[in-house]
Amino acid sequence: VIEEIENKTFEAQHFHENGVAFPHRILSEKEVIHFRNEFELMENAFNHPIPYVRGIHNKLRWVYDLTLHPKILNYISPILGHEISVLGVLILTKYPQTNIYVPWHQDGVYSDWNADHSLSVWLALSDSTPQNGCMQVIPQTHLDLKQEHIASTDQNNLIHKRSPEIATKIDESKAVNLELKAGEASLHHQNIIHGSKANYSNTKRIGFVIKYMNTKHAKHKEMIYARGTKRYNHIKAIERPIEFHAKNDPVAYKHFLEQNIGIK
Ligand SMILES: O=C(O)CCC(=O)C(=O)O
Repeated sequence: VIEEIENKTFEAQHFHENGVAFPHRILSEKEVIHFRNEFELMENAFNHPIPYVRGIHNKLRWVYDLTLHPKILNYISPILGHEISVLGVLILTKYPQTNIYVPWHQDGVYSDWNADHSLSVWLALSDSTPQNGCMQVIPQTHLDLKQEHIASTDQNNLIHKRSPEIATKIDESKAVNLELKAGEASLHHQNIIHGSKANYSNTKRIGFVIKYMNTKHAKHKEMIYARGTKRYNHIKAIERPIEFHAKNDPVAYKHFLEQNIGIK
């Protein structure tokens, strides 16, 4: 037990110094198949690529459940503490032979720059490699604070066609590829400079990205209380969504998804 605690403290220190930690095994092979199958049911429903999916942690039971995976919570609690909430999930998929990429940016541009109390978990539902556009980070840049961002003008931007990108040129010689096997995860600090290249391979890259924060610092309207006892009257607890039972019926499932979630 002491060795385990020491390892966790070491990992937390490593994260604070570098702004990134990886790889960490989260899902078994069986779980990867289960969650990939859930995503494939969504793809089947739309019958076209769904590279950017958001607004799903409060609508889809499998997504809600995955955010509460004990292995993820055990991995992040030495860093965030024992009061943990889920703010949101994105599923970012790069289809084979496409030139969709993510420009260099810091997630802090969307929220509170000085926050050391939130982080993202990037969980691979497929192998994620330099060839299929794995995430890249510039280690330790979370310590440099805010970079100037401009609105991207590139249609091939995976996040949004005008999503923020860093205004100056990034020295890519310092970039590290966050290569992951399916079922492994990386953690990144919200102020670290990161992005990813296009997928010129023949394999699909699927990233399930969860944003967590320490509940005590939350300023949100609603969230999933994942761990701990702290509760706020003004923050609505997101409850476990009801299972949608007609997922194998693409027409019904598409209708449900269009009514409930954000797809690009
Ligand atoms: O999936 C990617 O390639 C980039 C993800 C990203 O920007 C993020 O998780 O903040």
